[in-house]
Amino acid sequence: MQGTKKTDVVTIGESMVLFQPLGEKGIRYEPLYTKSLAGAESNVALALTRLGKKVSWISKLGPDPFGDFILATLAGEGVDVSHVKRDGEAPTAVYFKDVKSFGDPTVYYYRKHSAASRLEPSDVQEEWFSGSRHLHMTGITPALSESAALSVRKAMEVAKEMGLSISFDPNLRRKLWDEEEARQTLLSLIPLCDVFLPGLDEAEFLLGKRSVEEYGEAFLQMGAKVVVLKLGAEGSIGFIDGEAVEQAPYRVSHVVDSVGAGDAFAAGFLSVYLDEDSFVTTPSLRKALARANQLGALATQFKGDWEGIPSISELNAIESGNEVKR
Ligand code: KDG
Repeated sequence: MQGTKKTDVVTIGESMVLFQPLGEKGIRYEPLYTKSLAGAESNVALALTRLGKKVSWISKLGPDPFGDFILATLAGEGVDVSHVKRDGEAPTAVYFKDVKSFGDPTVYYYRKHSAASRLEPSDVQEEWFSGSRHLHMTGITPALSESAALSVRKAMEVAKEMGLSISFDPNLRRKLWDEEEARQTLLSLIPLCDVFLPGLDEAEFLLGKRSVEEYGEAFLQMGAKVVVLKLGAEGSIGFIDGEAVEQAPYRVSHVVDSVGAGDAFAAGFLSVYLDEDSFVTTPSLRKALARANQLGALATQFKGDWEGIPSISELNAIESGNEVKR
């Protein structure tokens, strides 16, 4: 249901300046780079904004031109950045993405001690959430530092108390933290969320090898009201109160860049979730899964995390089989 709230979604996390080789030679040989921005939460914010939602992205950025660039780009795309803080003493993070002719791209992070990793529980303010309907968080932010992990928990607790619904994508980043710490922290945040969005590999990381149905059941028992398992080429499956809905994949012929697909999937799912009055029926869950599969697949069709995400009118045109008007 579209209400009178001033913001539909709040999301908190690190955005980084992303450098990618301009040509096909890879980082080792490429002299020229494109500059963009990426970060799971800002990717979701950008995609949801394209889909017509009002989104507030909250973070800390350094006092550098990288921070200026991230802020100006997100604001220019229509994302609310009014709660972003600049940290005078820590830099904005940077990362490089090497797209290969095989498998997923390799990423190289330069983000230790970044401004966003200095997020403190005392930064979390009730005013971030007042007038909003939903909080989206990922498992990347708690991996940045102990204080960031405590801030994530506090943000989820405060938002929950204030009546917002909460989605959580574990977004496991093995390069960022110790495996056991990651497992325990991610598991401990599930009871705070309404919508849990793991990939199959993440479900296995968290619970060990089980069937898809057992994963759905286990995460529902931990407290999530909706569990959405991303099954890659097999599509996705959603679980609500003892019911499972499978949704076939949205087919694309070849993948250009898979990074950002999970964020587009989350945005696609949430865009329907936020439109539904009550999210307990099979048709609405199916619709959300179909939109999520479609957005996730379309996000693999361009280089970069979010730039090629369709707007809501482009999406409607695709869905109705009409040509997208230019
Ligand atoms: O989901 C895409 C993100 O992984 C990418 O944008 C960078 O946020 C990022 C991260 O921490 O890996």
